Amino acid sequence: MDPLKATFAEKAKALASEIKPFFKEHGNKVVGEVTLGQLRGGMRGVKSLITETSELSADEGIRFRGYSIPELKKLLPKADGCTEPLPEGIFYLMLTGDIPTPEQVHALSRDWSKRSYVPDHVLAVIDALPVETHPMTQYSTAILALQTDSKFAKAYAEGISKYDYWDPMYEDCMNLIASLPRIAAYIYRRTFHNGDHIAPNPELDWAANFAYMLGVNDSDEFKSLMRLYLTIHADHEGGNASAHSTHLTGSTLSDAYYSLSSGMNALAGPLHGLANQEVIKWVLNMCKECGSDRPSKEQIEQYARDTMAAGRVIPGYGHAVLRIPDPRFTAQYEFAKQYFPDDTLVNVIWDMFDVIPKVLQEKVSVKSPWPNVDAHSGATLMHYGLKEFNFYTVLFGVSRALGVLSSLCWSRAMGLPIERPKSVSFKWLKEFAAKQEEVAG
Ligand code: HAX
Repeated sequence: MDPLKATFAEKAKALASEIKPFFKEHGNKVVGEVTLGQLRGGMRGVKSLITETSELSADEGIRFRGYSIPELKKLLPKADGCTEPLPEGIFYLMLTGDIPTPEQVHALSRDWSKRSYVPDHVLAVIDALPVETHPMTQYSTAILALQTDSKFAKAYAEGISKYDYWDPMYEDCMNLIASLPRIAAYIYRRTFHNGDHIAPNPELDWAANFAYMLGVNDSDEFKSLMRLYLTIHADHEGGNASAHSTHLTGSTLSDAYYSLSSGMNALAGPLHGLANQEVIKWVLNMCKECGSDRPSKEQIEQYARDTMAAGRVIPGYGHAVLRIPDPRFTAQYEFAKQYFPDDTLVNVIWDMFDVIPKVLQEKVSVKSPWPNVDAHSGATLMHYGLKEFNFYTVLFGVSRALGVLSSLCWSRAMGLPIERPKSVSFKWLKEFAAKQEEVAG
């Protein structure tokens, strides 16, 4: 067994042995109450999932196994000469809870490189779609097409014991993660570069190889950006729509391919991952309307107001949980400040940060007026020549796979059951509310 799998197996076994007796003893303890508002609001804030990989605090942002992004930028291993962490490191951390050594990260890079083969039929399925198909549709379809390789589905069909589910699930997750950069780059090149594909370079790390296969910029700086990008988008605890969809589908014992494809379909919504393409669309439309590639702050403010008045959201702003500027926004801001502080588009993004929160705060119901991860990513990618913004959510999806698939390994290791919340009708709610009022007098 490879050392990472052995480490995971050991930790998973220890937790699995604790979990049943724990719930036997404490299963009836009450965690919290649910208000009618939370029920309508998509279970907002209701503690109802178990996720090991990361935890989100409204006032502090994401922590991966307890570590903040600035801490991880210091602690996780880096490629030679690069200031940004390798995404292999965050995967290792999420899967095991341990900060990996450079050797452990290097071994994972090699392992993923070996597992990265994409069967011809998957490429043929992508090619069968009209070239104008949205890249996220192509991506989700390709992941599903790869399901033919599922070791979990095969093992289940052969009668595997539930105590061993984690093993083929681990294999599927590793194989799937390994193949995603090739699939995503294939989609990018077919859609935007006439199918002029670039073969993988097995000597490169996961993110650098992805950057290389995209073929838009061969600088070390772009590789650094991809390492940062693929690290910070990896996870946002279990309740966000892509993580939750992946988990929900996996809870039926659908394999990793079905589950990730589900998660990616949720990520493709404009209130979630698609917001990264919407931000750039919004900014470019604003520039066009203002007749300038650097609109004034007054013009930005007016454009934001017009957007709100038209009953639309300002993409890249607001969050269901966070109540501060997203630390993932800040990490990208710092990268841009270091490498290209004079980039015009990036400066528009920074000017937006100065005026949009004020506009949003005028609407009382807005709970967070601050930029989220998607506010910055497009402008950073544009700087390096990755201008086709319809592709941006696929990049997010490659990264998000690290978090949701390490969580899926944990879900199977913990033996979590099929998810099944209770739904009620509006009639039930009205009767419930009336009864409560009666009791209250
Ligand atoms: N622009 C305009 N209105 C906004 C807004 C924004 N950026 N953010 C919130 N609002 C509005 C909501 O639409 C809602 O309006 P109503 O009262 O009229 O229904 C009100 O403010 C309250 O919303 P909320 O409770 O503050 O926010 P939610 O938890 O309901 O929604 C969203 C969180 C992220 C979906 C929301 O802020 C939004 O639509 N933002 C723009 C889209 C976006 O950037 N999404 C990406 C989020 C991060 C992410 O998942 N990345 O993948």
